[in-house]
Order: sequence, then C-alpha cells, then structure tokens
Amino acid sequence: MAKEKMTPSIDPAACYMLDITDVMGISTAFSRAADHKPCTIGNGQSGMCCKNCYMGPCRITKVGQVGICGATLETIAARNLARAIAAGAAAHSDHGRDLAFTLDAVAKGEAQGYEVRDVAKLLAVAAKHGIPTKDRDVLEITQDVATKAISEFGQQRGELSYLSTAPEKRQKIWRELKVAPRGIDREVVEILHRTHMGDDQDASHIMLAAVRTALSDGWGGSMWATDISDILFGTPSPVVGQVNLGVLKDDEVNIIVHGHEPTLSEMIVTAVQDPKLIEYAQSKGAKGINLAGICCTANEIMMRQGIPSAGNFLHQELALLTGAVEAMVVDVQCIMQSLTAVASNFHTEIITTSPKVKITGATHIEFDEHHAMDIARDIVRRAIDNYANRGETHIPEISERVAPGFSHEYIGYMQGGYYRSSFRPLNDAIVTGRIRGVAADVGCNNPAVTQDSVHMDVISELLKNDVLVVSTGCGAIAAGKYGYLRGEAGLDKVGPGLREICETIGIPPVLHLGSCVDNTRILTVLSQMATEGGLGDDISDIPAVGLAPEWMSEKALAIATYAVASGAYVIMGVRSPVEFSDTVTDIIGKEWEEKFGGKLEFVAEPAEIVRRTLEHIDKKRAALKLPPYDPTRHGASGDVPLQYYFELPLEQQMAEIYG
Ligand code: SF4
Ligand code: MSK
Repeated sequence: MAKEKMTPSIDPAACYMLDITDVMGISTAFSRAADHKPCTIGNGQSGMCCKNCYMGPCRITKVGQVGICGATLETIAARNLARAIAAGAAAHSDHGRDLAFTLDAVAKGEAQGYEVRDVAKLLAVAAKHGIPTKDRDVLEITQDVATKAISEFGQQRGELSYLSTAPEKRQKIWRELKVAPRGIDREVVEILHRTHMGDDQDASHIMLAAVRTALSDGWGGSMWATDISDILFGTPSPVVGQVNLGVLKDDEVNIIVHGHEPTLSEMIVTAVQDPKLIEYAQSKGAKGINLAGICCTANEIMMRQGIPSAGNFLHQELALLTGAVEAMVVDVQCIMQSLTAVASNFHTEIITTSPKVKITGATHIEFDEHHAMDIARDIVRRAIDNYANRGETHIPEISERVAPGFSHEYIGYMQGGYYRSSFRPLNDAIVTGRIRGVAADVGCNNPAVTQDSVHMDVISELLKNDVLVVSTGCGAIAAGKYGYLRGEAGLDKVGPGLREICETIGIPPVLHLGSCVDNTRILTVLSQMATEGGLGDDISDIPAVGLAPEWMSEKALAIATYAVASGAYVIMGVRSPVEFSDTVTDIIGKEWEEKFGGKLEFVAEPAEIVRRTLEHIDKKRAALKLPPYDPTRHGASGDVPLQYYFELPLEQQMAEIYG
C-alpha cells in the first residue's frame, strides 16, 4: 500500500525551503523519511532484533520465540533499551566532562579567552559539593570545583555528590532500590557489561541498572555540564532573541554554529564582534558578520548572549539550502551526515571541530580550549573569505522574537527578588488552582511526524488548560517559532489563571530553560518546589508531567528515564522502542510507578498526550487535597469571586484563604 503523504512541517519557513529543494532535486531528512521503509522489528513495533553476539543476529517476531542463546523477547527488549539509555547518558555526560576540563584549564590559567564569568554561581556550586569558599581565591575554588567534577566521572564507589540536593524522600528511594549512581563512567560501562552476551538476563533487573545509569546523567554528567557552563559563560536570565531561518542575512557573512557545546561557540560569539574581523568582512563586500545557531548550541548562546537561532533539529539542512551560509561549524550530537552532501550544492564549508567528530567531506579544525580564541578567529576568517563564492540566495523572511533564559536561579529571583528568591508564589498559584499544574515539553524533532506539530498541539492545549509549560532543546525552539516565548504573546490563548500569573510576574506562557543537558534545571526546579512546601515533600507529589512528543535521540531516552526515577510521569511521542514487549512496557510503566512514583509511556496522538497529562495533574492535585481545577474560578481580573469562598464550609474557607 502506498505510504500516505504527510505534511512535512507546520513551519512556513521550512515549507518555503522544502519547495526549493523540490525544484533543485536535493534530498533532505524530510524527503528521505517520506521514502523510508522502517524495519518494524528494529524499532520494536512488530518484533525485536538482537545483535549482541555473532551467533545472531536473532529476530524475535512471536511471543515465546527465543534467540539462539535462549534470550527471550523481554530480555532482548530490555537490553536494547538499556543500551540506548546508556548511549544517551554517555553523550550528555561526556559533554559535561569536556566542560570540567575547560574549567580545570581556566583554574590553571591555561584556557585562552575563558574566565569565571559568574562567581556567585561558582560559590553556589562549590557549596553544593562541600567545597570551602570563605576567604579563598576564586581560582583556588575554581580548581577545587573542577577537580571534584572530573573525579565524579571516574569515581568507583560511594555516591554522586549532586544526589544530596534532591528531596530527602527521593534520596531514600534511590538508596533502598540500590540505584544511587556510584560514578558517571562506571554506570555506563556496567550497562555495556550487563547487556553483553551471557550476562544480566532478567528484564526488570536490567532496567533497574538502566535507571542507575540515567541517574548518573541527570544528577551527574548533565548537571555538571549545566553548572559549569553557567560558571564559565554566565547563568542565564531573560534576553531578547530571534528564531527561524529569517535570522540569516543576505548582505552579511553568515556563520552557523550547530551541535551542543558552548565552549567554542562562545569564543566565536566574541570573534564575530572583533572590529578587525568586521572590517575584514567589509573589505570583502559584506556589511558585517552574522552569527546564528541551530539545535542546542543555538540554545546555549541564545539564552546567554541573545544570538539568534536559525531553527531546531530539522532546520540544519534547510539553513544550508538558503545558499547564504558561508560556514557551518559543528561540534557534537544531532549533526546529520547529510550536511556535507547538501553543502556540496552551494559554497558552504562544513567545519567539524570536536576531536570526537569527523565527517567525510568536511573540513576539520580541531578545537583546543588552550587556544580557543585563535581557533575561533581562524574559523571566522575562513567564513569571510568564502563570502565571495556565494551564489543565489533564498532566505525566507520569517522569524519570531523570543525571550529565552529562564534558569532555575532566575525563576526563583523573579518570584522573590535577589534577597528573597523563592518558589512560594508558584507553589501558591498551583495550590489555589490558578495554575493547574506544570508540564515540561522537551526534546527533538523527528521527521516521522510533521515538524513541530505535536509540540505545538500539546503546548497550546495545555496552556488553554492553565498548565504552565517549561521547555528545553528543540521543543523550546519550536515554541519560540510560533510566538510562545514572547512576553506578551499568546496570552490571549492561555487560560485565565495562568494568564494572571504571566501578567503579574511578566513572563511568557512558555519558559525556555535551555538546551537538552539543561533538563537538569527542571530537576532542580522540581526539587525546590518540593522543598518549598504546599505540594508534598517529593517530586512525585507535584502535579507535573514531562513530555518529549517528537523525540528521536537516545539522549531523550536517558532524560526520560532519569526524570521517571526522580518521580515524574513522562510521556514520549512517536512510537515505543519496546512496543512489542508487553513485559518491558509494564516494567517501565506500572513497575516503575510502584518503585519510583513516576512512569514512562509512549503515546503518539497529541490529544491523548494532553488527556493523560491533565488526568495525571488532576490526580496529583486530588492526592494533595487541593481544590479541583476550575477555570471559572479565576475571572478576567484574576480574582476568585468571593462568592466562591462563602459557599465553602467554614474550615475550608479558612484553609483556602490562609493556606
Ligand atoms: Fe542471538 Fe543471544 Fe546472540 Fe542476541 S545474544 S544475537 S539473542 S544468540
Ligand atoms: S538538539 S537531542 S534534536 S532536543 Fe539538543 Fe534537539 Fe533532541 Fe538534539
């Protein structure tokens, strides 16, 4: 049967570019996905495939069938999922390790162009890890923080230090279930060992080890990455930015940074402002140098420096198709190999910079934090030299204003100021029902679904239902493209209670919290909400849900797993990688809910994602004995009509009014 033609994107800028690719006959992820016939056994829809040893590969397509070694369907499904989680945790954590090495070089005075930009954050991080700060030199503290971070990757025994920042009840659960991670690398290695042929063969046991590995990412590698990025480049607070392909400029040298690491991109931000390089660009006929980002490198520099984002994951090829990009500089993760093929139709130079990533056909200029500024200037100069080779351009005039940069520190600050930073107003708004609950919409684009459509269907429906949305990664960029990251924008589309809160504090209805490693900021926000009081005493008590409706990467599975193990209900879209195994579906659902108070489900339909999200939020509200959500209670003024209180029994009147 012919495959039904799916609308590739709801983004008019993407549609404009895709019309051009049709004319030019250039393939993109959109066209390749449309022609793709997925292996339904490999993706878990109609079976499972194991290739963990060379007696196989073994394809299991019926319940009861086993591999040559006797491995059952659920063992294979659990092993495959655990390996994917370990790969995701490894990617995030290795990013954290590189930042720790950069911090170490800063402490030793060996990192050209870097410094500790946020001393307050350095002191806060040091305090979290028990590092003394009183009367000590900043570089001495920096050295101790860097040494502590580096040691946690290779630590063999004990527990990761950040675990102690979780609610006490949560720490107890981890210890009782023996999933408190000992060291970051150790947990990843152990998954590879356990899933090697002839090792751990109990699905539930394998998945518990996967939880420990995911926790070593969320409360380890990723949390270090976020904190060290803030120390080196500044803790984000709201800035004004711009999103979508229209940020590219016809009359300037366009450089795009893409991937995940802020280390080199921050140096390029400095280099493009160098008057000598601007003058050099002008000498070549350009009006100036325009820097933009893609994916999470974009998030990193947009939320700190206001550098525009040319778009999310599926925009990487489309940006090249404008013909206006002189250089695309990539580091690690989410970089399509097709970039060099697409670029070969234009003058664009693809430059790989990570010692870990080379792409055949790309120029490799290896990044080294000891000479970062020199490397950044070289790259900018190459891009300027390439401007003369530019041909016809097609830049869609489509972009949207955004206000990203809601770090957990800023969220506390915006609710109580510098001296009284607090989560009390947010908790109170949930307690009274002005805000029904909180949802985190995170994660990728996936060409298996119409680009941005599931993110936006889900986000817009939740906002109408007074659910505050926080967002990271490519989901956040999607929200930005449609105006939900603007302060005043979209408030006519949100419920009355949420609108009142947004107007009072002066925040957009969707809060951009950063890149995909910054999902740890969500863990911190939830921990602070739990300890603030009024919403139980653990993350699992809070009326909150995590969503990754267009996920594609193994990192998304690691994030989902650490969020579940931290007590959250997580719904991922697209399809389940373990759909064919009822046993593993039950383990990550019912069994994890009993153990952790959180569960992982895969739901493709946006309406069903919204229904389950609201049902869960209302269930948590009821368990906390909060008033049931009622949108009619909060009028245009935001005040609850007094009549509402008079109709309640006296005791409840007092409780509702005085808390
Ligand atoms: Fe087949 Fe077992 Fe080898 Fe997997 S480990 S490929 S199931 S024989
Ligand atoms: S970049 S992991 S596509 S969010 Fe972080 Fe986007 Fe997903 Fe990559």
